Amino acid sequence: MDYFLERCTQSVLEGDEEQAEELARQALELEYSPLEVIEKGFVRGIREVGELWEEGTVFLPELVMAAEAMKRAMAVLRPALTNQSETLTQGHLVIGTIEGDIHDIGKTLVATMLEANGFRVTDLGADVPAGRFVDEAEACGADGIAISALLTTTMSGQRRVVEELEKRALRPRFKVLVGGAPCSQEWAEQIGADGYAGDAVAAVALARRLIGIR
Ligand code: B12
Repeated sequence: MDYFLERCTQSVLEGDEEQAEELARQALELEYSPLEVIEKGFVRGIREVGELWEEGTVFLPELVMAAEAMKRAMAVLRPALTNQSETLTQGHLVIGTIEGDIHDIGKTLVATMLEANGFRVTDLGADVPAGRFVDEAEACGADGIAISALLTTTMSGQRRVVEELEKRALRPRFKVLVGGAPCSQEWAEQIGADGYAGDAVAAVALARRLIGIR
């Protein structure tokens, strides 16, 4: 494992915001691929903290500090990802994390990668009620709705978005993409969504397949 990427992982594990931000800056100076640094460096850290938390080795304050460090690094790396943006728009997606759920790191990464690959993205943030996804998609004339859920207790909200679309007879007009740790392709099929992707790169491929113009 690359020592520099290892230090990125470590900065998140230690919840060291300043170090994470500094390493993100250095990564750009050293001309690392921003996506590689995110996925193989910082994201690895946040996943490891999650595992330690599950084991009971770390506690909620450490989890929060790790998430803050991750976000500081992302703030530096995000513009570098979106700079790679293509000029022709591939389509328009409304994205958000479902109601009751405040996890927004993965959702924001997906939004950034979509933008970097030529999609227009309206990011509604986290804790978004099902009806609002549909209201906003209609209002901005989007092609699809991308819904993130990180909790087994909130993933049912993704189903409510599909139901809301059906209620308003809008189902075929907007494609529905779902993702987040507890989701799967089977879950997507079960709730009548159009597709599932397990990471930000796969999310771009899925969006291309469902609504991309090229
Ligand atoms: C960081 C974190 C937090 C941070 C969130 C900070 C933030 N602003 O996001 C804080 C500390 C605040 C937090 C709080 C809580 N958390 Co938390 N958290 C995590 C942790 C460790 C990492 C999540 C993360 O950011 N991963 C990194 C990103 C990059 O990955 P990702 O989110 O999976 O996203 C990728 C893919 O899933 C996919 N994707 C994501 N969204 C979408 C959407 C679409 C459309 C597509 C196509 C793809 C896609 O692409 C992304 C990029 O590659 C996870 C553990 C884990 N393994 O997921 C637990 C975890 C999700 N949390 C958990 C829990 C229980 C909680 C709390 C309830 C704890 C508590 N007792 O208060 C609260 C919930 C508060 C709430 N109401 O939402 C549990 C959920 C268990 C469950 N079965 O539901 C987990 C799994 C930890 C665990 N193993 O127990 N948490």
